Amino acid sequence: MGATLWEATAGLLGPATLRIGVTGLARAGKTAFLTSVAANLLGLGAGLPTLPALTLRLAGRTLRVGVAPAGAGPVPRFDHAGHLACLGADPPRWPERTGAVSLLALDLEIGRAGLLAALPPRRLRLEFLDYPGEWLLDLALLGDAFSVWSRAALRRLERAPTAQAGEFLGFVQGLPVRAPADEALAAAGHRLYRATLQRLRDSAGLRFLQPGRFLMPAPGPEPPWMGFFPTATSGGLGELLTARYDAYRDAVRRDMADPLFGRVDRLVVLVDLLSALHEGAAAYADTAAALAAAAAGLRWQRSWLDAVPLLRDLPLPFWLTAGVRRVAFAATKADHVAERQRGNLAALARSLTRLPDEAAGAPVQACAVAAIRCTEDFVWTLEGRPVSAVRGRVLGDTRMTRSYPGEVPDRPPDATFWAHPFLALPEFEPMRLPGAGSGGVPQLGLDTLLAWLLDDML
Ligand SMILES: Nc1nc2c(ncn2[C@@H]2O[C@H](COP(=O)(O)OP(=O)(O)O)[C@@H](O)[C@H]2O)c(=O)[nH]1
Ligand SMILES: [Mg+2]
Repeated sequence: MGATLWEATAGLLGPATLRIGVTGLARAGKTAFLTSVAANLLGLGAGLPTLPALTLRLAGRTLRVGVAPAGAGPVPRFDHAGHLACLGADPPRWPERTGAVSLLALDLEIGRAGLLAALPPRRLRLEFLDYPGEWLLDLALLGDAFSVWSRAALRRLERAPTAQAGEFLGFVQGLPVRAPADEALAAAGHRLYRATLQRLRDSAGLRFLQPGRFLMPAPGPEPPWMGFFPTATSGGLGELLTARYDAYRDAVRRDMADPLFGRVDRLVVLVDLLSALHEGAAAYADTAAALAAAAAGLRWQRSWLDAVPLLRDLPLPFWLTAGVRRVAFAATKADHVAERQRGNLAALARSLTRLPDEAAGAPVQACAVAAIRCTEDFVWTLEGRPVSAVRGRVLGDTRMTRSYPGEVPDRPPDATFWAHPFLALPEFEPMRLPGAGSGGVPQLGLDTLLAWLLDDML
């Protein structure tokens, strides 16, 4: 019969809740991912073939899906209806940039098969938490004192392009060895440093930028302890900045341990690897470093962590260590390349995370997805040779644009790869949706990813 006791009894007492963290740096595709999850699960519940891999997993059982009532919960709700309305507009628009942390909660009712068919359906609540990857990067700060962090941060800036980092470095070098605790000086340094981080992200494509909350602040008014910057200066100013840095770390610890975010059972880490390939070797290396730092913050199994000397004393958020049962690393926007390249993209994501399944203790998966597919595959004849390319409508353009950014490497790229630039990715317009998205959103690989994440719950 294959039914477990859990299957037979689950849902009789109230819905079981599964919390799925969805994280990734800004522009990685979190909002698109959650919007597509909502539209396609609701579509599936309405009997539409939006997520074929899940249909297969359900094997004929019925599924009903509704948006869970917001209740009195503390986390802001993910505005899936608003985002879907953007996609359904004419012409379609991408959802607006979102701030920090929101929650998409869906209630599922799964029919039973075979001998259990007469029982009421199983109820399962899926809570998807949109969690900024920038905040995970802050985990790497926790172990470092201000002076250590400052030295490392200044070294990284010295290697960064002068156009972006020069002004701030000039300011820091101009500070006296013992500067007074002057508020105007602290504010000026902080402003310059934050602007530098923003420029490094937006113009140089760098990702390993700390502190993460400078780029993705928590909601609400900004506390005074945010006003620091890396420097080697001592004296009153050094003391003030050290105190602020320490208060910042306390806040990171508090946030991480905050039951507001509850306990995360599953985790999806999104990463825009294709853009990193385009931005070049430095940006790519930086993305890899950021991903490694985030992955280090996600050592979900204490047992594994304990096996690694030096790491075992790291203060880790309980919700990341306690119960993450499955982790998926997903390279996003995979509709920028044709089918034949997507396997390579998944392999590249896998190589970046360097987490062998057995060691991690939780099953790990790497894949390539397009939450909102904007293109179709086609064979393009370039210089007499057929290449697998894609075509779609670029934002603000009425014609179809063809695109072949290049070969995606299936392992960390070497010098030969960087010798030929990986071309820019056009910003495609989402496809026009019949019924303003009520019939789901075209996707690639999202169904397989969800079926894997939820496998043991379905
Ligand atoms: N072609 C394509 N572009 C995407 C996809 N997902 C996201 N994007 C692009 O990436 C941008 C940032 O995505 P968003 O979900 O807002 O990222 P977030 O900051 O992590 O929430 C979007 O505005 C789109 O331009 C996708 O599946 N396909
Ligand atoms: Mg977002």
